[in-house]
Amino acid sequence: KWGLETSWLGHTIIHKESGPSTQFLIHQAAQEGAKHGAVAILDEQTMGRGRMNRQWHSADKKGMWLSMLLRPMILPQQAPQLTLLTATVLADVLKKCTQVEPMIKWPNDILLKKKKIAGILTEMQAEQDRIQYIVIGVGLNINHSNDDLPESFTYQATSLYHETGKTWSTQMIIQQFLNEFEVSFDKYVKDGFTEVKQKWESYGFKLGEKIKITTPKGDTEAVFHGIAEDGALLIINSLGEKEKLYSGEIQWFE
Ligand code: BT5
Repeated sequence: KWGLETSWLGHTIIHKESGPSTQFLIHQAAQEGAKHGAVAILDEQTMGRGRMNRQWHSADKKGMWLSMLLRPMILPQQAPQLTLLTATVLADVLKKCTQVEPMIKWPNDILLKKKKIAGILTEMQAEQDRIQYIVIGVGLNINHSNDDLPESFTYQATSLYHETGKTWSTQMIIQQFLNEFEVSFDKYVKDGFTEVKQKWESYGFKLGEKIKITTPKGDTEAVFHGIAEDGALLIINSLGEKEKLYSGEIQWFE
């Protein structure tokens, strides 16, 4: 049905019309022993979520709402690299299939014309220094009209339909995404993060520019220098020193 050309990703696909969240489905499958590469897809999520228990608007059948189970041989501190890898794969697929010009806002948002079209949620189960499994969730707004997307978000949302004036097949995008993801993931495992980092930076929103970063410790202003080898955000702070940040939100100046 999904037309995959993969060898391990999507060997098991849990697909339902409606359910709380694909993250939940994959966590459950993982705990029941599901293998590396299991995928959950919901046409509609009643409890879609973002980072830090934020809501993800997905109670409609107009988007791609999916999660992947990975059991990678990497260290827990490398997990952020997978979020960045996922973002580059999605940006590539959008560019190739729909001719839009995506940008990636660190760490996990895809933007079209400064509006959010997709978000990525990476969750890890680890014991000491060993990853048990990782769940990567991807939400992409596809056939939403403007009225379908609330204005109450932190910044404006958009969809493929809104940007291109066309409706798109969710199944086609899922197929392309999973095919591409497997290739890129295998390459990352074999060759490391350097190429992912370069690709990411080619899509990097506000790279080289002044940004404001909101962290649990407070707000700082800095220049967005790039991505570090471990996937951290590299900034140049107000003292002119390079600094790495592992979490936080980027704000920008017009
Ligand atoms: C994210 O969180 O952007 C991660 C979103 C991951 C969603 C996928 S869908 C499949 C899988 N199953 C799930 O339950 N989740 C994953 P974060 O960076 O915390 O951004 C959340 C914020 O984005 C919200 O607080 C809103 O401001 C905004 N937002 C919510 N829904 C949106 C939407 N559909 N489009 C654009 N922005 C949205």
